[in-house]
Amino acid sequence: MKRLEQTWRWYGPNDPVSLSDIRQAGATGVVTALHHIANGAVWTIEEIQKRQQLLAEAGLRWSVVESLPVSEAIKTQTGDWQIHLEHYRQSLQHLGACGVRTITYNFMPVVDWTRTDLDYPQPDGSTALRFEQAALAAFDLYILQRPGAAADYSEEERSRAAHFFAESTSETRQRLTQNIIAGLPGAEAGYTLAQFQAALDTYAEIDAERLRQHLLDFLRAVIPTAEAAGVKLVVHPDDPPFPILGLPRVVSTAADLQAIFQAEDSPANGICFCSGSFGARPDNNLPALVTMFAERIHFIHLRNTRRDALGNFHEADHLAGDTDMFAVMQALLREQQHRQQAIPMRPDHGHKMLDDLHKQTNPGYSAIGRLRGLAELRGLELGILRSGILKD
Ligand code: DNO
Repeated sequence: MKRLEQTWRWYGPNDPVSLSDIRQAGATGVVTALHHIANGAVWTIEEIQKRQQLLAEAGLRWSVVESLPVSEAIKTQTGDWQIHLEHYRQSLQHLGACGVRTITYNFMPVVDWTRTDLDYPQPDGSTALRFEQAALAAFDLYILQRPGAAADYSEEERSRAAHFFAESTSETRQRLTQNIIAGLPGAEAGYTLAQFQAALDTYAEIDAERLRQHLLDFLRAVIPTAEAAGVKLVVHPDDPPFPILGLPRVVSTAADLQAIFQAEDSPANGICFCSGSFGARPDNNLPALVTMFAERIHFIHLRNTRRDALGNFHEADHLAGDTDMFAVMQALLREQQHRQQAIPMRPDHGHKMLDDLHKQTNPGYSAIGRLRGLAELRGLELGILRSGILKD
């Protein structure tokens, strides 16, 4: 029976989690990026090989790029976007030439993933990441004071935001602001409040339909190069998978994915199946999504969320939460049995727990929380493979 490839995200030489830690966690592949190269610039063969060598010396391989960022210029089709597209194509060729064949990107405007609370206490003493609607709305309405923001919220949401703001200390407000505008780990851009509003303003004329068109234009420009270079591009879904701060979102649902794959029907046009991102929406049926888009899945993030009735969610233990991880893993392993190559999978995020609580960690990317996640997922995988259930 074929197993998934166990991988681990590493932020590079400054990551507090070392390559030796990663090996001890049982991963064989590393997911990383050349974070020191600016968005829109070319990843040279030399820089790619340097990173590969570093990993090889630790007994690991570079399985997946996460991410080769799509610049804001490309997303908005302004400024140097054509040059950035050319650079993107060159980077794809270079990665392919070096044998790094899976490349992740997202098409979220301005912000990458977004949370409002990075230390949400769990009953067991660990802490989790959380997204709270009232906190985001309070930031939007009272801290950023985005023009026109009020129209994006119901009266009830506005009153919850007012309450959140009135109750918050200046420290809470400051932390909330940092969490949103400074960028969580992996986000390639951070902003001041004024820069942030200016970045939002560049989307004033870009609604979902137009952003989707820009995404399809991007794919048309790069997919043929990806095919020729022997690499697969995988889009990471929006996180959270709904519009925030007045920005459009176009990679949140099955219909969104269908539009992407219909427009560029190439095996190089794939998806990073992120259970945590899709799972924050009650109308996304995750095992069904896996089955529907199985052959497009070239990279897997496994993580669980627990939602509440107000649209808030926090990151639950990997095998707890609203997503039936057993069913998701089963669907993924069914697909894996048809593949020659192992599909890279990584435990996405983890709680801050045990020693993590006393260390400096990248939010969501602590060593022990992810170690627990990977161990649980590996056990689940083995249990499913050995049970004979996939033969049905
Ligand atoms: C967060 C990550 C994202 C992801 C990018 C892909 O934990 O899943 O930052 O790497 O959106 O481009």
